Amino acid sequence: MAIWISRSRGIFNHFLQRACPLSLLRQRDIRPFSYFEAIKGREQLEPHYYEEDYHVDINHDENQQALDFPGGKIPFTSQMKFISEASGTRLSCYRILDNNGSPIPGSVFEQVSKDLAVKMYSKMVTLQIMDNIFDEAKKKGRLTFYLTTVGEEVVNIASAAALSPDDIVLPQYRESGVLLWRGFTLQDFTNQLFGNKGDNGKGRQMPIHYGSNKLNYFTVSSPIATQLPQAAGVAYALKMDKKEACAVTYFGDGTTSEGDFHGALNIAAVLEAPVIFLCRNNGWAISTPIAEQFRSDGVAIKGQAYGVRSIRVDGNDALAVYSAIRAAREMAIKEQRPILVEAMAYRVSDHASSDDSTKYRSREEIDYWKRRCSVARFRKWIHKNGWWSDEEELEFRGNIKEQVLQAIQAAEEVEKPPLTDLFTDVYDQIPSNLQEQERYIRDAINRRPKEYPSNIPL
Ligand SMILES: Cc1ncc(C[n+]2csc(CCOP(=O)(O)OP(=O)(O)O)c2C)c(N)n1
Ligand SMILES: [Mg+2]
Repeated sequence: MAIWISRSRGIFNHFLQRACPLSLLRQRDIRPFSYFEAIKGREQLEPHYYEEDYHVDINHDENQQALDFPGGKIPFTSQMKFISEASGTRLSCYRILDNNGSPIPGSVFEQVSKDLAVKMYSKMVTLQIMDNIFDEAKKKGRLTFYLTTVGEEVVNIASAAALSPDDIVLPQYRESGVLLWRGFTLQDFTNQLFGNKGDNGKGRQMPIHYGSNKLNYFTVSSPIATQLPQAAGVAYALKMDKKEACAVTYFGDGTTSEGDFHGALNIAAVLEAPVIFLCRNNGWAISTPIAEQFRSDGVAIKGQAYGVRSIRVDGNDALAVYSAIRAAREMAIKEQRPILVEAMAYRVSDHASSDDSTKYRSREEIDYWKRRCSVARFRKWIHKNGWWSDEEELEFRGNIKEQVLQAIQAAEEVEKPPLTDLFTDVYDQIPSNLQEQERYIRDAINRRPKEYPSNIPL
């Protein structure tokens, strides 16, 4: 963060000198007050003081009267019109595959080869099986916590497939499929869930807080939205290093209520940082529905207010997600700009293993979306192409199930990281307060050795 702040300061100084509107004010004469006055001849006020399209083309303004303000000319109008709080129609959703897995005639999308399609589908199925078995392991008390991606498998896998391994991912927590796509093995996932010695985080995080330096995947962080300004910073670093890569950050609809979302979009736009903001709009933030989260037409439209190009995509359509992210990546890197993508994909699962969503939404609503399983839609498409058969499906599912069960068994047998690891890796020299805490915990263990888990080496 310190690096980010010092870099940001440098950038702002650069802007002050080169492009900031305030510096323009310094360079030119400040206009007399009358310059800011509206043109005369105010017409009778209309009953509606807002309009949906409030933009006026200065070139067509007969009087050529405009407010020559830092940042560009603004046309005057004698109409008192407020910007409407909503446009007449809702922002449409980019879609390629219909519910039967057939491409909609005339649709524009990236071609996906047989190999890629089969790989995408097999990762979606692997994700489903992982989620199913790990969730069950939690219910049986073998894990302390778990969180599934049910309903959002397609957003996970299709977006990951559209990226390059050099792109840096800053996830929320419902994106384990992105890590799976990048090569995190079933054993890697299981080691993290069991917090054993094989876990990259040395057992110091809650289950599902995966991370991998090697795979350019930042570690999941519990406080939501922190990944968004960090992604803007990462993207700016990529820009300064002239890398052919972008940052990609995932987040939910609920996370857009955090200030960090707004700050991140704004700074990324101003710095022209190559970052894809991928919002999974799944309709819920734990028990809060989107109607109680925002009054805007979702998330994508917010991009324009910050000067960020944006699109809404059917998150249950693998081809649409893949195509949109491919295009977003290309624009982010070639044009050096942030892109906001809102993928609509209902959260079919409970929020996490600690949640029972039937307490706040109807069983009918959940079943409605279960029937629209996005993985099944993609399967229909690859079936129609003759790229995947029922026999392959059966065999593949059986194999993966076996591998996940084996990974769990192996992870349970690996010992836990030693107690000392609790205090390392943050500071070069362990500070005195942490040394004191270590003495305190060791003293407590000496006094009550039986209450300390026997599988954690001292
Ligand atoms: C700063 C912060 N506030 C609150 C929470 C508690 N919390 C955890 S997940 C969550 C809901 C997030 O919803 P959304 O962003 O839509 O993601 P989804 O779970 O739907 O994928 C909340 C409020 C938190 N982890 N961090
Ligand atoms: Mg949500």
